[in-house]
Amino acid sequence: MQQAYFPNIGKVPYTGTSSLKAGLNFQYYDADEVIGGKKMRDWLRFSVAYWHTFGQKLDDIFGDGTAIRPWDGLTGMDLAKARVDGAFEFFDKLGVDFFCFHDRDIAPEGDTLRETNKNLEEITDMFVDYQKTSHMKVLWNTANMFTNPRFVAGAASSPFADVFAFAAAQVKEGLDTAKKVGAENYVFWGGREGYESLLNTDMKREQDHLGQFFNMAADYAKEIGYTGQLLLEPKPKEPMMHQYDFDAATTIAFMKTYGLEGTYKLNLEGNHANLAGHTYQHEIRVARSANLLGSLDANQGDKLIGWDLDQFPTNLYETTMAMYEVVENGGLGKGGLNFDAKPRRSSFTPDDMFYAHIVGMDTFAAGLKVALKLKQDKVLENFVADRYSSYDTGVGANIEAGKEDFKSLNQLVIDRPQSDIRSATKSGHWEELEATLNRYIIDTLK
Ligand code: XUL
Ligand code: CO
Repeated sequence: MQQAYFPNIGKVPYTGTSSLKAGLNFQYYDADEVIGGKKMRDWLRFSVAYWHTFGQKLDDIFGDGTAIRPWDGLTGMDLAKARVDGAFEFFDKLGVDFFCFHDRDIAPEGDTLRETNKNLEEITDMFVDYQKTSHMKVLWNTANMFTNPRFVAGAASSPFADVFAFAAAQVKEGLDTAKKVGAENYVFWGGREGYESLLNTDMKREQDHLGQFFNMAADYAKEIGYTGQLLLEPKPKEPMMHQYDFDAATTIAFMKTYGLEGTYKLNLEGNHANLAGHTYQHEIRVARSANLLGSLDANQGDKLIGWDLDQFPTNLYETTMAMYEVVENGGLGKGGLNFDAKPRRSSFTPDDMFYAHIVGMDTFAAGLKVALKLKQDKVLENFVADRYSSYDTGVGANIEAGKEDFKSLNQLVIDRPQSDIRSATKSGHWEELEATLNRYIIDTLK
């Protein structure tokens, strides 16, 4: 390590909940504590997002960046190298095990792709060296195919074949990089894979190209022996008016159309779920039900603002239900919880980088604790099992076994009084369950 980039901050310790005041310490995340049969670090597999944490200037559409960072003033490859040193110091002090990056987060572009790749490889050489002397692993890497003006109308779904070719070459390098740094997953977020207006768009042709691109990527990964999991990250809109990977269900349908279910899974993000009109839990449930849950981007939006804010997750209710789905899934496998999140523009000091991750990690750790307790007491399972119990025996069991048809079912109900069928329904007791959930949160975390 060249120099201390965060000289005023030591390793963030676990202290438990002795103080009501938050600080540079974990109150819930105790990395090596075993709960529910696994260490917390293995349930949660926390990852730092390189682009937000080391690249963000915290600008917005009306204002310049406010971020004060230890590498301010450096440019080009000097900046890129300083950030690597700063990043590994940050990872070590925070106590995370993983990080994620886009190709363009870590090194500047050159005049040609060959020069760009050379810059990139110089930086990934540094990653590999640091990985030898630390426990850090890459959760996933990805290609930024949305910032450069060449991607104005998409990458693989661009109307322009030269752009498709460039994107293919960029992802080829991305998969080579994934293999080199041992990335456990490789992500595709279709930054501009969608359209702004149907007036100028051949949607079918664009989607066919996108499906073809993902198949080509899977073929290349196989060819080079890259064994990480390939992931698609749904998002409904922003920057495009409509994005083809709208939400989990749409992306699963896309995967089935283009024969990708065997090779790809999903990377799901909280704020993206909300933009699609869903909860985070809904998206995770949809993926889990299809056996396609890959990894999670951990963040949240704001009820009052309808765009992608990438706020650090602080909502205990949401993290509890997200972790409930993860526990039901038996964990995240190769996936993890990547903080695709940035501090607010007004939280601009280097220590805010730590505070923001600490609250995110603690909120998910607390959510994990509550989820395990709910699961242990079978609170929701018992309720749900009882709600569907009419399918366990009699006509319900026959329906599920495929032994009934419309005629036999008609026979069964045709002469029964309306009140008889009505009395077969039971209350869903939604509010009662929410009250119980509140009690579990309060009691587990006290
Ligand atoms: C954008 C987004 C991306 C992807 C990676 O909303 O979530 O940061 O996670 O490209
Ligand atoms: Co994301």
